[in-house]
Amino acid sequence: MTTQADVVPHVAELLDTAQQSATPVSTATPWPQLNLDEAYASQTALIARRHARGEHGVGLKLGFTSEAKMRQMGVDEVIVGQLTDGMQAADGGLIDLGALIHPRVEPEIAFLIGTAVDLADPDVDLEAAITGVAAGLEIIDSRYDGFRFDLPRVVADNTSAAMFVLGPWRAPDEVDLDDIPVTLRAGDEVVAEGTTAAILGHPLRTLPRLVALGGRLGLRLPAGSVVLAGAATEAVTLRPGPVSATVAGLGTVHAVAVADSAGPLGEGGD
Ligand code: OOG
Ligand code: MG
Repeated sequence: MTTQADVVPHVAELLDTAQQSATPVSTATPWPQLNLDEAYASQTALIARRHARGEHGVGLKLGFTSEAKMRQMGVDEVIVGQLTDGMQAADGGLIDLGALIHPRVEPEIAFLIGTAVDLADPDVDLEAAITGVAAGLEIIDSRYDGFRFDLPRVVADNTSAAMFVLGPWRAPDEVDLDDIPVTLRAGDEVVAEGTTAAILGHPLRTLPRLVALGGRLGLRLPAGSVVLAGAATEAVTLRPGPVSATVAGLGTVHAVAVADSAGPLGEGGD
């Protein structure tokens, strides 16, 4: 039996193994009841395992900042997850579906944090630290069977974070984010549409939420960090082929999902 004290590393290990083997945690797996603090501790332990394998933190992401996302997943509280360099693909780059369980894609607004910020600092001004804004794509891939979870479970699973892609940075003063159309395409087909106003009314309104959550968790944003504000639309199943997100007046970000990105020893070829 695991005692409550063992729960955090145990959950982190199960979720880490699920991610690395692209095999979901079965609904039959005994699962401890986690409170939200334990769930965030599990997330931190999960990220620590990735850091121990050589990945580096590159920023933070918010989840459930839009009605569309909350309704789709049956969760109604803003959550925070942690991004590493191992999760980032280049603009126009490949997303290997073989490494993922049941990936979905969603459009994001990304902020570049130009000066280091300690979210626990009572005088923190996160908005003033922003030096870039970009369109983003996020690939989420719940490590739970059926993409089903409650709030503590999705928090422990690092908010389903799997991959992300950033478009070109624009200077914040060149960009209007007030009620701007957001379009997600698979190939030429529009698969989801929304507006930046769906993100808590305005994407910048996510910043105080991030400060509140991140401050409690003792999170920092070193200079050069990325913040994903949360999807304005529902997430859509990621299928092989090109996918893009466009935020009007801000830009477009592209990726290509591939069913088998075989390496030199793989069975690629024809
Ligand atoms: C959790 C991730 C939520 C967002 O943008 O709202 C998220 C999930 O939907 O599985 O990334
Ligand atoms: Mg997201």
